[in-house]
Amino acid sequence: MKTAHEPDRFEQDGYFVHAVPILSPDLLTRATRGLEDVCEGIYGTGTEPAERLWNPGDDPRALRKIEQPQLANHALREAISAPLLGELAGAITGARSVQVWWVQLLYKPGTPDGGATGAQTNVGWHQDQAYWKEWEDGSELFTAWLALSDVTPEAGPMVFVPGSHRWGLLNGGDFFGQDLNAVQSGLSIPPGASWREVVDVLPPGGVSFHHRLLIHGSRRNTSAGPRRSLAIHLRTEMSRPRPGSWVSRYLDQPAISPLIFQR
Ligand SMILES: O=C(O)CCC(=O)C(=O)O
Repeated sequence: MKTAHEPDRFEQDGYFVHAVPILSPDLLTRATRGLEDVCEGIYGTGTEPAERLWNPGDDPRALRKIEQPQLANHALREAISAPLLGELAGAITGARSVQVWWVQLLYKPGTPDGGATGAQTNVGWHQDQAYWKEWEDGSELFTAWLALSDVTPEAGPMVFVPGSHRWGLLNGGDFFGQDLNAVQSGLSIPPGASWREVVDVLPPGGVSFHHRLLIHGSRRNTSAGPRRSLAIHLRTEMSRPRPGSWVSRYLDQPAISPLIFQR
């Protein structure tokens, strides 16, 4: 599974796609159900997620974004602790240790009419680093994006701009921007940089990793079924939260922020 080229590819492209399930079929089934339960407000652990930007009764066609869903569900805790997730994260970064520091549930409902109607569920072009000011400068942070449904080209997969992690932190990114062309036009892309898009197609249980400075976004889900995913934000030993920052809140809770790799 691991090849000597993984660290090079992550460093060169700013992302790495592992289009093979990293969860057993049983855990995949339980985690998928767990994600649906959390969306519906069913909390097996008896604890609520940290924040919900969608609640049962809200527009069923809207993007569901729920922060720290593993607080609420045992199978999601197991999924973010999957040994293969840690092995891959360690291999692509060469880190001594990797810890989960935050998780976002991202659910794009399907559009059985092929997307003719429905709310906009695009994720505008952005770099994660722009939202991570709570960490000391230079902190080594990255994201594992775990698919819990078949993320086909029609399902609104993430789209990466290869090499853009070397363009520095740009102004103009906007996670919630719905018009991707407008967001792209507003980005302070360096002169001469070439814009190319790669679609992050994944099977259920597949995972991709992206650099904190990689430009990425996604378009709407025009498939019939939902696009289910967990964005698992990771840190290596080369990272430090700013004193008093909210990101420290769960770091000493192994079930919520597991240490998934150590050499
Ligand atoms: O799920 C998406 O389409 C976007 C996710 C994202 O921005 C991230 O994982 O950093």
